[in-house]
Amino acid sequence: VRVLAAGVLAATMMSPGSGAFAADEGSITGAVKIVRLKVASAVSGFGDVLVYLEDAPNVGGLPRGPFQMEQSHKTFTPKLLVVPQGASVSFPNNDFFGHNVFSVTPGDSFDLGLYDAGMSKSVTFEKPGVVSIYCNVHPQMVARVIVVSNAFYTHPGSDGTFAFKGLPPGLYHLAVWFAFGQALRQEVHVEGGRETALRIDLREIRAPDRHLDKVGMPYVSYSSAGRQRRHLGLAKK
Ligand SMILES: [Cu+2]
Repeated sequence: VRVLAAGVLAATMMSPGSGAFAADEGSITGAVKIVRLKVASAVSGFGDVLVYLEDAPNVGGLPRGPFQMEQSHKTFTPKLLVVPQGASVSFPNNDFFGHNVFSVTPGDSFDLGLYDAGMSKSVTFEKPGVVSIYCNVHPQMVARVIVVSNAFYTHPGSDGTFAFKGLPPGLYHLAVWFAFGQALRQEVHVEGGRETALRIDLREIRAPDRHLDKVGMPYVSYSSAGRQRRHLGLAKK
């Protein structure tokens, strides 16, 4: 919806006085279908999907900071944060014990180290794309920062459809992020005065958030006694 508005705004700016799109602009529409697991599906809806154009023009409309991803109750909040390229995101720890936020996503990797309740550290995201955010203490803590270079991104509506309007003709790369399955990326040709319609099928997979720790090793089970004492800060006592 946000993207639709940005597209309409762009088209309006380029053809003042006209409610319609300029004849030399085109659009992309799509219908997303989610194929859920038959047992124990974790999908809550199309909020678990983000569709975006990697290389559309930046005509404004990008979100403004401050941006924040909080750690509380061993969870990141929000679990999905969309930020413009070059944005800084703070990671406050609002739990009663330490977390070690990190990412190994190429181009946007970082390691904030272990820090305690009430502290916050910031990260600047330079490379567009999906950045996986983890905690080196708690494997169940998973979030994503999606770094965008333009405002052509959206969650599909409740019926699974989306639209990007007011696009200059050309070749674009449409990316689809899905919290419970593989990301997709495809080329889309946009022609002036025409609508390019897409169908996108997403398949839910089991254990999509399995990952390694910050040095590439499997996590020691969270419930193991030593690890638990360490993260609660009891080991020092
Ligand atoms: Cu943690």
